[in-house]
Amino acid sequence: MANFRKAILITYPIEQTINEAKSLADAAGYSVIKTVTQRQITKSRFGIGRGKAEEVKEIVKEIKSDVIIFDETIKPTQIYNLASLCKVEIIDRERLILEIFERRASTAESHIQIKLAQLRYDMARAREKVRLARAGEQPGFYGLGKYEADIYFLDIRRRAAMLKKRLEKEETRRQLHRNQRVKVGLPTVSLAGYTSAGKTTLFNKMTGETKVTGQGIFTTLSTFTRAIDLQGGKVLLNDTIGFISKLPPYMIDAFKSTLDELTYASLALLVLDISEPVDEIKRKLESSRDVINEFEVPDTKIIYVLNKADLTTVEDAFHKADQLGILDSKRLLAVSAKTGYNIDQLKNLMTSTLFETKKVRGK
Ligand SMILES: Nc1nc2c(ncn2[C@@H]2O[C@H](COP(=O)(O)OP(=O)(O)OP(=O)(O)O)[C@@H](O)[C@H]2O)c(=O)[nH]1
Ligand SMILES: [Mg+2]
Repeated sequence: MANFRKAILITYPIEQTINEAKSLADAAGYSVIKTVTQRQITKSRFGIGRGKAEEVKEIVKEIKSDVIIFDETIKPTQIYNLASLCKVEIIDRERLILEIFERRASTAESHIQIKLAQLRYDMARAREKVRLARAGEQPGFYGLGKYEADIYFLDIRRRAAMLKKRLEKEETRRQLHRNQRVKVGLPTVSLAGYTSAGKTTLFNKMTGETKVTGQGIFTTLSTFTRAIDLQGGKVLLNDTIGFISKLPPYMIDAFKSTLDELTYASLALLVLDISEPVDEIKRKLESSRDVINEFEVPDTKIIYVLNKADLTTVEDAFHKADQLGILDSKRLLAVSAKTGYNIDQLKNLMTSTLFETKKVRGK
C-alpha cells in the first residue's frame, strides 16, 4: 500500500518474536524493510549496543526509513538517545500497540479506552522527560521549556481524569446491560485467548454472525454479545479482545471494562491455536492465563478449546495439550472453528459444564 511507512525493526533473534513484531508493525501501517536483531535490547544507552546503533544509523540513511520500531518497552532517555543518533522517530512496542488500537477502535468506549491508555503512556514518559528537562539534560521538550513542561504534565493528568469519568459512565451503562441480562437469568460464556487464536471465527460459527475475522493481530477490539441455544437452554456468548504478550498492566487496565465480561462469565472458552509449535502455544497460554488470573476466573470455569485442529491431527492436538499440562482438565476439546469440526461437541461440553453438576468428560 502506498501509505505504508518504511520501518526498521529492532527485535530479538527469535523467529516467532520477529514474526509477531512484523505483524504488529503491519497492523499499525508500517512496512518493515529491514530487521536488526540483538540478543539483548534493553541496554542502558540506546537499548541496543553502540556498534549496533551505529549500524542502524547507516541503514536509516540507506533505506531512508521513516521510523525505527523497537520491539521492547524502552525508557524515554533511550528513545531520545537513539532518535538523536539516527535522526529518525522511534516507536516502541507499547506505542505500536496503541497505534493499532487507534486504527481499529470502532466503539465510543474503545476510543476512550485507547485515549486513556495513550495518556498513561505519555504520562509515564512525561515524568521522565520533565525530570530530564529539570536536570538540564534534555533541552526543551517537544520544543517546550521547563515551565511549559510542567503545564503539559498537568494537562495530561486533567485530560486523563476527564476520560476516566467518561469511561466510568460507559461502564455504568454496560453494568446496566449486564444487570438486565442477569435479571433475564441467562448465563454468560466469554471467549478468551491470544490474538488470532480464532475467537471470532468460533463466535461466528456458533452464533451465525458475520463479525470480521482476520490473520492480522487485534482484529476484534470490542466485546460483542449474542444469545445462542444450547440443549440446556439459552446462553449469551461474548467475543472479546485478544491478548498479547508483554501487554503492560495499564493497557489491560484501559480495557478492563471490556474484559470485565470475563469476571461475570459463568464460563470462559480459552481458545488456543493448536496448530502452532508447542513452545509458541505455551507462551501464548501463559500470557492468556496472566490476563485471566487478573479477572479471577477459577480453573473450573475454563474450557480449553484446541482450535484449528483442521491444520493438524487430533492426536497431535492432544499430545500438545499433554505437554502444556492441560490434558488433566476434563474440559478440553479439539475443534475447528473454520470447518465446524466438533462444534456440536463443544456446545455439549458447554451444556454439561454449565447445567450439570456431575463430573463430565470432555474428550
Ligand atoms: N485453518 C483454520 N483457520 C482458522 C480457524 N479458526 C480461525 N482461523 C483463522 O485464523 C485467523 C484469526 O481468526 P480470528 O477469528 O479473527 O481470531 P481472533 O481470536 O478473533 O483474533 P483477534 O480478534 O485478533 O483477537 C483468521 O484468518 C481465521 O480464518 C480454524 O479452525 N482453522
Ligand atoms: Mg476476534
